[in-house]
Amino acid sequence: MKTKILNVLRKSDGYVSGQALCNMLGVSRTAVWKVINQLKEEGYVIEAVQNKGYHITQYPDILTSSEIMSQLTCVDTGSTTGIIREVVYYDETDSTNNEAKRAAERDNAADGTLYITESQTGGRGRRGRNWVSPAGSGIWMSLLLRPDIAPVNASMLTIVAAMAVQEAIHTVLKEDGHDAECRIKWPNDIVLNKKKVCGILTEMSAEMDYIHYVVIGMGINVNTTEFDDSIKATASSLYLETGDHLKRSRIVAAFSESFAKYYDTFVKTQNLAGLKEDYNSMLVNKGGDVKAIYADKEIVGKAIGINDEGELIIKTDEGEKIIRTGEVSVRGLYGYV
Ligand code: BTX
Repeated sequence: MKTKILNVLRKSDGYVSGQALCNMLGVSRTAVWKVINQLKEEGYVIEAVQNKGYHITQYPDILTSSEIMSQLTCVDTGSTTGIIREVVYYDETDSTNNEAKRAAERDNAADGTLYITESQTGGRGRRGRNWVSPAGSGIWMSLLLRPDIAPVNASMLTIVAAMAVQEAIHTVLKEDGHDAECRIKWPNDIVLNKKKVCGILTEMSAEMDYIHYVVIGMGINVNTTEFDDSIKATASSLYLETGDHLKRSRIVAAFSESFAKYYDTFVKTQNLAGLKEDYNSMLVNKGGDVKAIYADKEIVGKAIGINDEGELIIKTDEGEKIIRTGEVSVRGLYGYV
């Protein structure tokens, strides 16, 4: 009921009367009043004017299920838009990827469930690296999917997620009047002014020919004000790059819509043929000089873009080389991008 009340108040221009809320939801005045008080306790500033009703004047920067889902629900039909069907929120957890995996295995949790937290005590990056995830500053979330695709194609979901995060950030920045352009650093870092503002970790449980579930974990630095010396040369936040404090839930809602759109295209062909043009237009070093660094060799050339499988094509003096994700890092010739 909280989500529904929030949804109606959020989407109305002016005041909504208590009676209208009671009628819409089929509940008593006291029930509505209780929810309004809960919302106030969560930080929503709600004006209550006699004979007019309720009106929200300020929204807190929180990531609760009702805050997110109320932005993704149609008032008239009650149906939700986007990939996220349900949100599970934690004040703190070790890692939302771990929460999603535990829920998938223990409770058979459903496709489209999003696990999100205010802070992670054991945030994970790729290949055992860590992900710094302090409270109040970022979006630490994991999307559980049960896609009907071949396991060998699942790694491309990371590319789909990168496109959706890039578009979501872009949409929210634009709504707030910023023309800062965030881009993708192949395969799936999101960068703003050449600094990493988001990383993605995709994990999967599968048999040879069947996927049990995929967990796409995303860490977005939104309002982080400082980074540790060890990462500050490459890491940044949307706040540090734009000077604007963005509401994190807006980015999550925009992500949900963008992901659904790109995912739809991807699952039809189970490759990136329909998305690569868009992806390549988001690529930070498209046409630029890059260096692919392996354990024992380096390949230097111009980044052309991805192919249908999401591999990076680099044009070198010896012709085109295909770079697969894995034990390789691709950087600009003189730094991270
Ligand atoms: P990655 O391996 O590309 O990046 C990890 C590296 O990035 C670290 O070794 C460090 O140098 C740097 N780093 C650490 N924290 C940050 C940060 N907050 N911002 C920028 N750079 C940083 C990327 O791995 C995958 C990250 C996924 C994080 C999400 S959060 C929700 C979900 N739960 C979870 O445990 N992981 C995912």
